[in-house]
Amino acid sequence: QRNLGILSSEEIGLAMMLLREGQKHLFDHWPEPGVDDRRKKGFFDQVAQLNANYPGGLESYIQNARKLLADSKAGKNPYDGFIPSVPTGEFLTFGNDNFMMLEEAGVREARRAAFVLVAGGLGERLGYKGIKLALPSETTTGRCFLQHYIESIIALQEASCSLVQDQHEAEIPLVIMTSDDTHKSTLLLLKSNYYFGMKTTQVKLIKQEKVACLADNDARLALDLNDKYKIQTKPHGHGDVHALLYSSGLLNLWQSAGLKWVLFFQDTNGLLFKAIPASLGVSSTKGYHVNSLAVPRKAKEAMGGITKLTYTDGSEIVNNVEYNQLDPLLRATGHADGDVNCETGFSPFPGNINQLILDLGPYIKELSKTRGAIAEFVNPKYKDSTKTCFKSSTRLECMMQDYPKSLPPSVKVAFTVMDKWLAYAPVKNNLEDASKVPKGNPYHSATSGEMAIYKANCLILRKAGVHIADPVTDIFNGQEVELWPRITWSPKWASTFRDVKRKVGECCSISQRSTTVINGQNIFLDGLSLDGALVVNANDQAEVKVTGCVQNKGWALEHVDYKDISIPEETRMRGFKVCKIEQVEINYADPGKFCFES
Ligand code: UGB
Repeated sequence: QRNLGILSSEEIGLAMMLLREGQKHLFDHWPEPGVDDRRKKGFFDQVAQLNANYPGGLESYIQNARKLLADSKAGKNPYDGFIPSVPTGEFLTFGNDNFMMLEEAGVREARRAAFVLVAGGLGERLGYKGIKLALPSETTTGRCFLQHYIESIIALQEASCSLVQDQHEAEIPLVIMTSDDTHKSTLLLLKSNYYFGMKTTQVKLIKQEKVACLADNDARLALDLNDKYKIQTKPHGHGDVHALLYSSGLLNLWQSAGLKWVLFFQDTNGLLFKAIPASLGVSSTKGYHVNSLAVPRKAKEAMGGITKLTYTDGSEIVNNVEYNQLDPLLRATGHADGDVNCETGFSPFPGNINQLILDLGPYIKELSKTRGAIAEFVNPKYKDSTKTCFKSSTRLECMMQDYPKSLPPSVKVAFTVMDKWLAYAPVKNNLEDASKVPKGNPYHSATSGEMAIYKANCLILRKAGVHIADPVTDIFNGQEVELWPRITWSPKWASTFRDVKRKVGECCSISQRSTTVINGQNIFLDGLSLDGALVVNANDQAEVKVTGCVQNKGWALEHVDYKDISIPEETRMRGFKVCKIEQVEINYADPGKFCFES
């Protein structure tokens, strides 16, 4: 009471709310009025910010926390009363007629889509000191994840407009959710690369804020150990993206501009855009309001499983169940072996890759009820089995894929499963953890993420009729991987399988030790036999046919020692570097029709 004299009426309101919510300890140490007044003001600035950033304010946060902490202490399973079963969904086969039809439908819709990239995570498991978006997705061209994503969106935009013969250029919006850990570096990466060719007005950054930490089971807020006028904060999780999109007003703007789809994706999946057109095609042809992309999942693999959950009252939802909860849930509901592979060699529950496609209309309708608040969870590390004290403060967290949890049954929630080689190869694990992954399970490392891009490009070209040599196996950073020819193409070369088929002709072959860099829109491979390295650069107005026999010493992958700190971290983390020994490089900077015959 004595201290309130220095406060504004809003601050007094916040103070009273904190006292009502059992937070008296925050003020216990406050000295007489006149002492530390500025720091007291600073405390209320932070409280006001924490209050504004949470749907329902800090009061709701504390109340939600108290309830979730009580459930956690009581050992209550969040899935109590739910029976899990394998849901039905769309299973696509790359390259067949249905796949190509869906890709075309997806490209048609792309000009009515907005993309949302969640990139606020620090990547603690990866242990990389920079932002993950700046990492090369592959080192043959050095194209970083953000460049790859942006160029893929621009390519889709152009393909979509040309397919529907839309005269006025659509501009697909890209929103990037950052956090204090990633915001400045993301902006710098964009600015120093001229937004990788995207209009600056197309890209919006929205920053997620951290939430207050909780010191005990009564949800008393934790004070910073070094500053008694500051509340400790930690990240709230990628689920924040929904509340931020809602409060940004962007959703209504998009709807007024005639957009229909919102596509969410993660920071380090170099394959994702190979799967986007067909999965957007599934959403549009089936009229799905929520479509999660999934891949076959190995039992116990560190990715959530898409699960049908039937409640005791008969109601059903299809939602992701995180990998650490799927096994106990199955065991508790009559599956004595828990999360195990079935006869296919995979878990019957498709693996969630956190790529969601939402129909904008129902999404706005739902968010206007929830303001984007997503089901939360708490994961305190207790000191002992009495569960009375925490080892360190905890906080509420939320995940973007839990959006369907609150939806009414009228909303059509489904999923689309694609081959893993085509759709999913994230870079999440550091090399030590990756090298300990049980044989047969994916490494999800920088090494495997890059190898997966080469493999996917090779398999796509094979399907298009190119003779691609078999891979060899090699071991980098303790991980055994398949080493395919290093084939890369810029996203504008092909957005769909039909594009690839159109651009490769008869009798092309590429040997295992080869490298190909295709950098241009209208480059056609026809009767090409490659054994070495070939780089083709062409501007958009040049039409180039590449044919004949190209043979040279090529580009080799040289092993590097991950402990050698004279080598850049981006190289060490994958265990190899590209040594450019000899290549044929052809450049077409002028418009026209050209034929390169070796
Ligand atoms: N992210 C944020 O933007 N903000 C945050 O506060 C946290 C993360 P992780 P996670 O695909 O294999 C997810 O850490 O959460 C961004 C699914 O939950 O890489 O452990 C971050 O920048 C899981 O079901 O993944 O696991 C990154 O882009 C499974 O599908 C993204 O959120 C798993 O991904 C994911 O963050 C997977």
